[in-house]
Amino acid sequence: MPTASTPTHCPYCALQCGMALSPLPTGGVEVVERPDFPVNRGALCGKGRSAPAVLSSGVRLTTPLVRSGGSLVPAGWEEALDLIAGEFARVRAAHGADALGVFGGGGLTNEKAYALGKFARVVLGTSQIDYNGRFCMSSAAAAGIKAFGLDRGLPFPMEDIPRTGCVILVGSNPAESMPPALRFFDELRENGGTLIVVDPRRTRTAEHADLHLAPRPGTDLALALGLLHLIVAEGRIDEEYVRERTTGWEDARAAAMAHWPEYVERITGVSVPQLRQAVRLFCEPGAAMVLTARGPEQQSKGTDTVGAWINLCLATGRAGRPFSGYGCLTGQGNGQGGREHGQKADQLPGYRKLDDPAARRHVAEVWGVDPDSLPGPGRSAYELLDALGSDVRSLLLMGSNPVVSAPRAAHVEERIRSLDFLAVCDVVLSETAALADVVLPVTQWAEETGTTTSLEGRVLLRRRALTAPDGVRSDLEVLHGLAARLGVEKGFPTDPEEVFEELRRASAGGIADYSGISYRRLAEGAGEGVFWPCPADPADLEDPKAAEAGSELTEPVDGGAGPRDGGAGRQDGGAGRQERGTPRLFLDRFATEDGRARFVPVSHRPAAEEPDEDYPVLLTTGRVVAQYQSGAQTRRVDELNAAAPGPFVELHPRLAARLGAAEGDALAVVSRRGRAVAPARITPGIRPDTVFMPFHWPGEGRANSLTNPALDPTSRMPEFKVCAVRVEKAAGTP
Ligand SMILES: Nc1nc2c(c(=O)[nH]1)N[C@H]1C(S)=C(S)[C@@H](COP(=O)(O)OP(=O)(O)OC[C@H]3O[C@@H](n4cnc5c(=O)[nH]c(N)nc54)[C@H](O)[C@@H]3O)O[C@H]1N2
Ligand SMILES: Nc1nc2c(c(=O)[nH]1)N[C@H]1C(S)=C(S)[C@@H](COP(=O)(O)OP(=O)(O)OC[C@H]3O[C@@H](n4cnc5c(=O)[nH]c(N)nc54)[C@H](O)[C@@H]3O)O[C@H]1N2
Ligand code: SF4
Ligand SMILES: [Mo]
Repeated sequence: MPTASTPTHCPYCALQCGMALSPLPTGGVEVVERPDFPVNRGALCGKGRSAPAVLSSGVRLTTPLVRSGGSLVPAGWEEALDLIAGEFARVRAAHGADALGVFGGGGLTNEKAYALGKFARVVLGTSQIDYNGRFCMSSAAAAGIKAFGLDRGLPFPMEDIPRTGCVILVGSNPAESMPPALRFFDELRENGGTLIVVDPRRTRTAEHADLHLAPRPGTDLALALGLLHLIVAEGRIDEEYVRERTTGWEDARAAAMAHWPEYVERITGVSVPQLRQAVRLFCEPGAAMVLTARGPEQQSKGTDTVGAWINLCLATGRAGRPFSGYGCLTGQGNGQGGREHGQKADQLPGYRKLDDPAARRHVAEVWGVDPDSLPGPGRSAYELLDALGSDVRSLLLMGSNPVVSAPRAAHVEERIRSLDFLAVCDVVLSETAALADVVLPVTQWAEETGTTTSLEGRVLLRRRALTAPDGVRSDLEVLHGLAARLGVEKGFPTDPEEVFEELRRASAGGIADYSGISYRRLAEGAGEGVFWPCPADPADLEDPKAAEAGSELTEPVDGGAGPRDGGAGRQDGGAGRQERGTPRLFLDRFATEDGRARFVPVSHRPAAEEPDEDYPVLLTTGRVVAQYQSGAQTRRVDELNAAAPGPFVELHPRLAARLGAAEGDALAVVSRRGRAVAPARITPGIRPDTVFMPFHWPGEGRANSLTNPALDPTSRMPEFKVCAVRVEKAAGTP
């Protein structure tokens, strides 16, 4: 193992902060700053700084567990793998391949996500695979594909943010979710630009804004339409841009004109003068951006909502121009790459579509199988979880903890319990792993090498810096072992670089083309990474020696091969393969067939569940800085628990007074799905009609006991961000 410090990236969020891991004399590693990585320049949040603690914690899994007499008991690897393969074979024989399900995660490296998708289609032959990214950025992805023909969270690097004029940050709270990224917004303002934050709560991010709009949860679509209405009425449309670079304006315009400012004020609670001020700031001459995150996206109309914000950019000529555009701040460590390489229900590697015959032929050839043997598209994440125990009898889960993180979690938990068989690969015994029949302890992050793709579309290399505990294997080894037992001896290598070489070929010519990226290239310089698309010279890929050669990470990179225009709207390229791939998209053309961006005509519609007499308050959910997602990892770290010990219900003093509740009093929050109890946290920063709960905890305070699984018709995203609840004082203290 390395004796010097190893440059790598954080295991948690999509910012993928650069850091280095330095060996400790006592064993293990400590995190040291790496100021040379341009995105975070050394800055880290507490989760990143404390990440090694999870790997050495006492609750780390180090042996397979098998259910016996109702409890999980230690077992050997051969026994555990035999058991899983045997159960999968039995269920398949009895009920067909689609009775087998696979659930993945956006935290898995590109190599793991790719291998998992291939495993489902080639080894199990099932269509029933999806992943937690469906709960994350799927609405923004769907809207981006509609409008631009391509979904890469940010079509520009974060470093462009301080160089634009105005940013509207919609339902994004980087102060909690990506603290080192706040600097880009502060620099924007230092440079004379303005920041508008749209959030029902006055978050710590909103404190940094020039203007804070606090709409009612679930009304962002109306808000964006109202702003577009004013932009038209005030004659601020960029007519030439609309003519030259877009299609569909007339219909989108007509839809927006039906949303009068006064009508929008009634729906959203944002006053007409505030709407006008936002338009004035956004329409200052020069560049501007709209960035969305989970606030507007995790709604049953998330796709239309993001579409409406994109329309705003297009109408004002703010997309595909320098320092302008729409972007989605993706969430998980590999949230971007995890959605490109085939763990999504309808997808093949390279962001190809499973129902596209040409895509099937290409990928089947790389996989050495008959295209007709590949199953078709399967169910989305919530629909898959909802089908457990009925259509889907047996599940392999890798990289998610749905008992805590899925909507209507009590129901999902009940579905999971009703499975014939559940196998979970994890680092710790998550709440979902605790329900499994077999748990496999796997390596993670610093214990293995692999690539991730950050929210900027920047492909990065994480390097092994630690020896994994005895008894632990990698997810790739698990898939290799299961494939062999199910009769597929080849095609599931355990070396991540070998998997990446195959991923390159499978992605070649696709939208997310990684074929010009290699481990060697990623290890160059300060490891700034390479932005996709990055097509290779076809000769490069056909040379079997080049493909098979394991790289020494210290070796210099091979010379730049000529580019091939993948037609994916690249623009930074042109002459010669770019050293960093394609940092900026769409400057010449969008990735649609005609190169034009498409307006979408959208209209306001209410949330799936509006407040009524029985459930008069709106619930929204989200994050706090010291915990990550379902908390499976961060709830094991003392310093993070000290900072964020448990769930809470954030509410306005007026609502608290009506309930007769004081700070810290136990509050019961009740929805049509269930009940959760947590202490009151009273703040004037939240709308009086809304309560907020973080979703990081299981048990009594589980926010997802309450949330509504109503799905967006296009993206199949659940409505995590708005449902109707009743709030009452609960007996005792939680
Ligand atoms: N500390 C921490 N950081 C994380 C994560 C974590 O779990 N913990 N997870 C990572 C992942 S996977 C993700 S997806 C990102 C998410 O990052 P964010 O999207 O920034 O996080 P959230 O807290 O889910 O939601 C952002 C804001 O949306 C607001 N909001 C709620 N309802 C609405 C609404 O109807 N409209 C609008 N406009 N806003 C609304 C909330 O008040 C919240 O402040 O964070 C990543 N980073
Ligand atoms: N109410 C509400 N619910 C939400 C959200 C919300 O805003 N509100 N946000 C949603 C969003 S955006 C997301 S992304 C989801 C996330 O929610 P989850 O999908 O539950 O995400 P994690 O908690 O990160 O779970 C990852 C699991 O994989 C394990 N793990 C980590 N690395 C590896 C690895 O390399 N291999 C394997 N096999 N396991 C690994 C971890 O220990 C952990 O148990 O939650 C969603 N749920
Ligand atoms: S902001 Fe995200 S990537 Fe950076 S240290 Fe924190 S969790 Fe890790
Ligand atoms: Mo996410």
